[in-house]
Amino acid sequence: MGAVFGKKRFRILMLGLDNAGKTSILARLRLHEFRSTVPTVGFTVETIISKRVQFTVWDVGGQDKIRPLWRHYYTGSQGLIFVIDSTDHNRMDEARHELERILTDREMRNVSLLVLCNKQDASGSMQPDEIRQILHLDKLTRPYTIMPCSALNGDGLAEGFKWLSKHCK
Ligand SMILES: Nc1nc2c(ncn2[C@@H]2O[C@H](COP(=O)(O)OP(=O)(O)OP(=O)(O)O)[C@@H](O)[C@H]2O)c(=O)[nH]1
Ligand SMILES: [Mg+2]
Repeated sequence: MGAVFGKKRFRILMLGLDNAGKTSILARLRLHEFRSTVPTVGFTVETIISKRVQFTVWDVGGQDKIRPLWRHYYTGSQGLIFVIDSTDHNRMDEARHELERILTDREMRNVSLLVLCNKQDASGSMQPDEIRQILHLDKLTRPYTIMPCSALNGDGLAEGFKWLSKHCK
């Protein structure tokens, strides 16, 4: 989409397993504080405005029963944020499985990928390098990056969106 009031606009889809912290990340970006959340049933949409870019972010609930709904949000997405709960060692394979399923869909074939390793504030959180390997990111041919972040203290989020603003189509 073209420039409106000098800003580029991007439609971003934010997915990840339930409890990863998607809604918390959006609350942190919008309100500049950490808010308690409830599991998202369905979706929420938030507009995040930075200096030059306006992001419309679709945050879709990640509970396994509603994951089949994700694909209904693919069309028109210009970037994918896949959020990982870095403390959730037991579900990394499940996260890879879900990510692979998204990335192989035709509608998502060319979409740039930002993987956010959330909850880095928590003790025992896994590091991005380790998560990169488990998710098999090195085999991807599309633009992607993986970054540490925390919705609790806000670390890493601005960097993540800055990357997206440069790599969304
Ligand atoms: N310590 C810590 N806790 C977090 C962080 N981000 C989210 N949480 C907590 O993780 C839980 C889940 O957060 P949500 O933002 O609701 O997760 P979600 O990905 O939106 O989950 P669904 O809507 O079910 O898909 C909540 O208890 C949050 O307070 C973080 O960066 N650090
Ligand atoms: Mg949510």
